[in-house]
Amino acid sequence: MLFTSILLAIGLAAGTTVATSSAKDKRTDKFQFVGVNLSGPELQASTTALPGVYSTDYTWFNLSTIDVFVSQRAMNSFRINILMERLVPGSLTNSAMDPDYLGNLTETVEYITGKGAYAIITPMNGGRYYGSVINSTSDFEGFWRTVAGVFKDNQLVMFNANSGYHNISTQQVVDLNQAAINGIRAAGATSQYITVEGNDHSLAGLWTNGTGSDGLTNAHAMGNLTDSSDSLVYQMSSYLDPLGTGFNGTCASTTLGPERLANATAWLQAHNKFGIIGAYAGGVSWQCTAAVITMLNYLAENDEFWLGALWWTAGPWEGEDMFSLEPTTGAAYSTYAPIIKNHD
Ligand SMILES: *[C@@H]1O[C@H](CO)[C@@H](O)[C@H](O)[C@H]1NC(C)=O
Ligand SMILES: *[C@@H]1O[C@H](CO)[C@@H](O)[C@H](O)[C@H]1NC(C)=O
Ligand SMILES: *[C@@H]1O[C@H](CO)[C@@H](O)[C@H](O)[C@H]1NC(C)=O
Ligand SMILES: *[C@@H]1O[C@H](CO)[C@@H](O)[C@H](O)[C@H]1NC(C)=O
Ligand SMILES: *[C@@H]1O[C@H](CO)[C@@H](O)[C@H](O)[C@H]1NC(C)=O
Ligand SMILES: *[C@@H]1O[C@H](CO)[C@@H](O)[C@H](O)[C@H]1NC(C)=O
Ligand SMILES: *[C@@H]1O[C@H](CO)[C@@H](O)[C@H](O)[C@H]1NC(C)=O
Ligand SMILES: *[C@@H]1O[C@H](CO)[C@@H](O)[C@H](O)[C@H]1NC(C)=O
Ligand SMILES: CC(=O)N[C@H]1CO[C@H](CO)[C@@H](O)[C@@H]1O
Repeated sequence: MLFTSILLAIGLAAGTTVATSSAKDKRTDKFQFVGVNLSGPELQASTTALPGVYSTDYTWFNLSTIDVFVSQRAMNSFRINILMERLVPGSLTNSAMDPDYLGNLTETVEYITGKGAYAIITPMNGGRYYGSVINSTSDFEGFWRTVAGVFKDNQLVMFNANSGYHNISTQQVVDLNQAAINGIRAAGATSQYITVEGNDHSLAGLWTNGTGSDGLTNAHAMGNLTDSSDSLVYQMSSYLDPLGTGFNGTCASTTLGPERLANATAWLQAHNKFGIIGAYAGGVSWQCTAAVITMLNYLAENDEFWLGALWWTAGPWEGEDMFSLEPTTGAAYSTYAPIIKNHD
């Protein structure tokens, strides 16, 4: 019941919430972000070289599904997964963006924000560009200055510096995130939220004890990021399968969510930070349904630290995915869309 009332409140509030200058000023007694991860523009056949071919390797969205999520499912946040090489080809410092990819991104962003919802622009690059770890923070800062410049006047855009950092030094993750923050703010995008992810795919369950190639945990290194606009949100993921990696549709227990999130919650509290679960999912079964509800309730109970949660995943090519929330044929749609909207 707790989560029911929170989500209903969010549903009513969607469209009226506008980012202001400080995350700390924006706290309310309810989730600020309820949404879903949209997949398609970041997809890549393993056999094709980047950037890949539109409609063969990757696709854009059926924008009508945004209406379904916003109007029927009380969602107000959409994570748009992209690839940096497709938006800014050739070189990170190339200021000439690909017009078609940018056109589709802009159309999607404007559609979402036109509904009063947040559009979270998320390069799924794992700190890499054409497969190599980005070793120039100034080039990465340049990438973000270019991209954020396009969206700097849209208050409902959020920038996710990068998603999926793994097998990299945690200090490098920190440095890249800081460069992104600096580039975004330098572009004049000073009032939007920026989300930052940690190493180890930003898994909440590994926040305090996972280690990068330099032996540093996210908990040790990620707290020193600075933002002149004071609007940072730490984006983490939390899948409910036994290994917590999102590759398995089973849930070992119904209480995994709170167990895996406890240390990250304590870290947010100790460091005066805000978090968002940028990806969570469970398979279609009674155990997983209970586990998802238990985790959402836990997040809601800790909403002074956790600002919201985004389901993984939906998108036109995700119909076969066991977690797909794509209306209305996705494997998880009929089970989880009502829970996310309103569970009793
Ligand atoms: C787009 O999504 C809407 C809403 O779910 C659906 O009615 C429509 O059939 C979809 N269109 C295509 C081309 O898949
Ligand atoms: C989206 O990309 C496709 C393929 O590159 C292109 O034909 C189309 O014009 C783009 N759409 C927009 C709105 O830019
Ligand atoms: C930095 O990355 C580029 C592109 O991957 C590579 O060509 C270059 O050798 C790297 N430089 C260093 C110092 O690692
Ligand atoms: C990445 O790191 C994980 C955990 O440390 C390890 O199991 C895996 O083999 C590594 N993958 C690659 C491609 O190095
Ligand atoms: C982190 O803690 C979890 C839960 O105690 C454990 O399953 C996992 O193996 C630990 N990971 C590391 C790298 O210590
Ligand atoms: C900040 O950086 C210092 C020095 O590297 C480190 O010891 C400390 O753990 C960091 N704090 C946080 C919260 O990340
Ligand atoms: C998922 O995990 C369960 C329990 O560990 C295991 O029995 C099953 O084989 C796994 N399924 C897949 C697809 O990995
Ligand atoms: C939480 O932190 C404690 C103390 O560092 C550690 O023993 C435990 O394994 C951690 N649990 C998880 C799930 O990371
Ligand atoms: C945290 C995260 O990246 N979650 C998922 C969002 O959607 C993409 C595309 O399906 C997945 O690859 C991510 O794991």
